[in-house]
Amino acid sequence: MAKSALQIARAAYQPKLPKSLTGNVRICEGKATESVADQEEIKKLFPNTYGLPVVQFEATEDAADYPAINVGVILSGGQAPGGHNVIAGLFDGIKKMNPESRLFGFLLGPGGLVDHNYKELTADIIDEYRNTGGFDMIGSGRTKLEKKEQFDKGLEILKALNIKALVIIGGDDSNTNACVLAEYYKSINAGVQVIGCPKTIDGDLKNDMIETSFGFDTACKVYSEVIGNIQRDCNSARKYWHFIKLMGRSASHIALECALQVQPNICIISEEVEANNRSLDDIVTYIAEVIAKRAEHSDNFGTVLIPEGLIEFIPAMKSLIAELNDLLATNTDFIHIKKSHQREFIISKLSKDNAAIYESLPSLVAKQLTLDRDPHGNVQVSQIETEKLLSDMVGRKLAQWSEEGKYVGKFSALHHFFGYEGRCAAPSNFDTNYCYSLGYVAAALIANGKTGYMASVRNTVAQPEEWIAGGIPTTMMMNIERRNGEMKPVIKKALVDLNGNPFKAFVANRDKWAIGTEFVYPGPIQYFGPSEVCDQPSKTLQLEQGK
Ligand code: FBP
Repeated sequence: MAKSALQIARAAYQPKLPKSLTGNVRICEGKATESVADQEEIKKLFPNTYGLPVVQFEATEDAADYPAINVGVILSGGQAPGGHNVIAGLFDGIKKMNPESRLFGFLLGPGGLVDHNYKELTADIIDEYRNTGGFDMIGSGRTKLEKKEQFDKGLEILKALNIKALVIIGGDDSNTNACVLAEYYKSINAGVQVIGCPKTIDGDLKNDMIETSFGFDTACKVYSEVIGNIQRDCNSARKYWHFIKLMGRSASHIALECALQVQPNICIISEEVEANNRSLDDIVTYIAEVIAKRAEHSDNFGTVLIPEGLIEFIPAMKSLIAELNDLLATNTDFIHIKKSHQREFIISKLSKDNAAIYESLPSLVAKQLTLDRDPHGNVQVSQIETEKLLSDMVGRKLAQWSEEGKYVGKFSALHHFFGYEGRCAAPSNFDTNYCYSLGYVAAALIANGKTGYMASVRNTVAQPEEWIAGGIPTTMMMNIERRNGEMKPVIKKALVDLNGNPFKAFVANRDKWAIGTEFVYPGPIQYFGPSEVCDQPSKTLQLEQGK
């Protein structure tokens, strides 16, 4: 594989570990735990893995003997920077405990386990991918691992390869399923432990025990670099408004973190829109007002950050999308209707209120709302061009205000969507160290016989040496939620906390950033150089941890 100079230099980097993991390690067990809500129901569903203690690893003088073990690993869902380092940490961890241990990667996501598609990950393969972005070492996929038949099929290959522990690297849903799998294998005495690792650029897998999901730090730094460049460009030419949509399937953590890094003129936070019951017109009016105000000083330029999931947080749009989901699910022949008649068909079937909203949308966006659903029947928000929808509606409002003499200015909009650009970036120092540590922790949990746990590394705003390594019982993070019409035990998704420090810091500044031009240009991620340039964790993490 041809390599860039940076890749070559980066391959030689030795990730930092918490000091508790660098020598001999002992496990300390805390008290029994409870789930965050719905304790009785969750206890019933997870009789073997409920109530386990939080565990922490500490350094010890005493060396222990660990038997050799075969371990499997799966990457699940969307790519996130640092995944290869979780695998490298896991590999080094199990080899340190016993050099005869072996690691097998299941290919292209959880489907690899079910379809018996795997490869052994030997030292030469691991070395090729140390400190790199991407998930291409074994690939990823979105197959849901949730049915007994899949679990049984998976067990066949685990048994054939003598695999005694499986590490699933994924988001909230994949980790929920990992726990269901752990429970099932325990209940049938399969002799296979299951450990999860918190991954997602969206940053919505976090709680009191899991400070951040890996990949969020790097992805936000990549987007912030590019937004900063755009801001410098628009501050130079002074003629464009940039509407920038940022990934994040539902939560707005990425948009918020980028806003804290770049100080844009406008950033919409979906959770706030929902909490204040804002309509699409309210959002459009807010943006148009800022544009009109800036135009008074001839500042006909600026940036607007839009979270990818926004549309589903606008209460009226949510109701329209829900009705469209049902309508498309029951009218499976919709795709065969002549394209020119599809719009009319939809309008004729929708309820009066939703039909009115649908009719008011620009035709491109209305069409996007009826595109193919994901495997769960949900609209694929990353394909809806919310940035165009908003700029189009803002343009129309400004034209109207101009006619009424309320606005004098020039409005010219450009559109961007940043998501895929950041998901496979070379991990920042933070993610490089964090991911390697998570993998190492997974190995320590396995060596200590744990199952139904998520690897955890805390105190992450300190230097890596001071990080706290341990394991959190996955049932502790669960509650019961309605998913696709059914009540299910799931890890509670972390949306932006409107009472949290990151959001408060944004609110305290946003009016100033709207009218003034207070852009910050963060520049590219730096891997070598002064620590304050290379090692800063995300602003979200720093503010959440009171820094
Ligand atoms: P995960 O939750 O699996 O980490 O993926 C999140 C995400 O990156 C979202 O931000 C985005 O909406 C989605 O994946 C895009 O999915 P796909 O990769 O299937 O296009």
